[in-house]
Amino acid sequence: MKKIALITGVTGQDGAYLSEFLLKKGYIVHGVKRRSSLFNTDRIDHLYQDPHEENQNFFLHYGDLTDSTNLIRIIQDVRPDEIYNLAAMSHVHVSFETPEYTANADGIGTLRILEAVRMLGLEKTTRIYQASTSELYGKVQEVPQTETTPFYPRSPYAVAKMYAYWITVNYREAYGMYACNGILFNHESPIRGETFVTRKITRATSRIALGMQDKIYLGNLDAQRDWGHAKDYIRMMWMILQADEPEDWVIATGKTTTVRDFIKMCFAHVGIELEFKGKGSDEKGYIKSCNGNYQIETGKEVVAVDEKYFRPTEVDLLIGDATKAKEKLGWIPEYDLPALVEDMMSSDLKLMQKQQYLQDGGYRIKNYFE
Ligand code: NDP
Ligand code: GDR
Repeated sequence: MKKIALITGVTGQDGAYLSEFLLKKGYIVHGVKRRSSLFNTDRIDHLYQDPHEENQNFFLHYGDLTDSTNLIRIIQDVRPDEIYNLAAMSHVHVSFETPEYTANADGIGTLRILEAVRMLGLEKTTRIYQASTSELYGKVQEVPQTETTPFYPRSPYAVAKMYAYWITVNYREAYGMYACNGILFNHESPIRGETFVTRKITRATSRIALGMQDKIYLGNLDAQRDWGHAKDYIRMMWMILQADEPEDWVIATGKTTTVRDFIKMCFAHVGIELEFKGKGSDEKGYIKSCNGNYQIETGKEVVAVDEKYFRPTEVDLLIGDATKAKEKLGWIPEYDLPALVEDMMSSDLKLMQKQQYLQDGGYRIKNYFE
């Protein structure tokens, strides 16, 4: 019998990689996607199967984490062995603009799934993975952060995820459910959402190198993040649900880097050396030298700070300790930060070259840089 997985947030970065991973493992995969006025399935189009054909193993259902009746019906129909709850309003800065919606989708949405599983009598058979986050640690209490580091959330997103974390623990303890939190630190990839800082930088660096854009505006360049590759992290989601006992796990690289250094690494990929001058909102990044195929005038300003990207409360430093996952589950990540930069930059350079070609041919290319 093939195992059945249900993935919420299937159209997102992690949902797409996890679907691909589980299909390769022989699972039948069901994904929950939101109705949208335009197709929102770019990341999973390569997995799509015509529903009129036989031997399907990938199914999509319309749904939303804010609609319990919908979730109950999907879980009742699918009767999954494993649920991966990845759906969320996942942008920390945007959560300050939409705090109530974020609490509903990210916090109560998790409760809706746990309760649906219990109501349907599946609490002893369905295993649940909850997408928890290093944002729970927020204001630095301890470095590096482990499964026992106290939480101090610093955004509506993190506070909503804190509810989701604890309700997952509570349902495990109260009803004996196999429900686990993966406390994942930032993980990125070529299909990362364009408004997260890494992807914003790899896209802009590529465009600047190709002469399609003059400069990039960013927020806090001092923020330090523990960045890994999404492919390594979705494998852990699966491993977490295969463990003998349900537990909570930190997944991280154990290394931290500033946003500023990440920018330098991306420019170095295209043979450009940057230097930064100034402080805070007056800081700027200039071209110091060009040694590769891409020639931009030395001294040109290519990075500037715009305060609109500052957050009302910031998370300054994240660095995780994944010793437990490495020792008990045997997790070995394949990518380090240089390999992640290489993967993202080479992908975005190709993508921007294609866009440049289309633009030259008269097609309108999306030009949003939020
Ligand atoms: P993305 O933002 O790429 O994807 C989020 C997914 O959730 C999308 O499929 C989105 O749909 C869907 N979604 C949003 N709101 C709802 C809703 N109300 N009902 C149903 N679906 C919804 O996130 P990632 O793939 O990067 O992250 C996956 C999960 O892991 C998220 O919960 C995130 O908070 C968490 N996380 C992510 C980390 C990271 O570094 N990537 C680190 C730690 C935790 P649509 O495509 O229609 O917008
Ligand atoms: P984060 O990721 O908030 O850590 O949440 P993001 O990439 O948005 O920000 C990382 C750091 O970069 C700083 N920053 C900027 N961020 C954005 N988005 N845009 C900018 O222009 C910019 N300039 C500087 C931020 O202030 C921040 O310090 C991600 C999400 O995937 C969450 O869902 C997940 O839970 C956490 O990672 C772990």
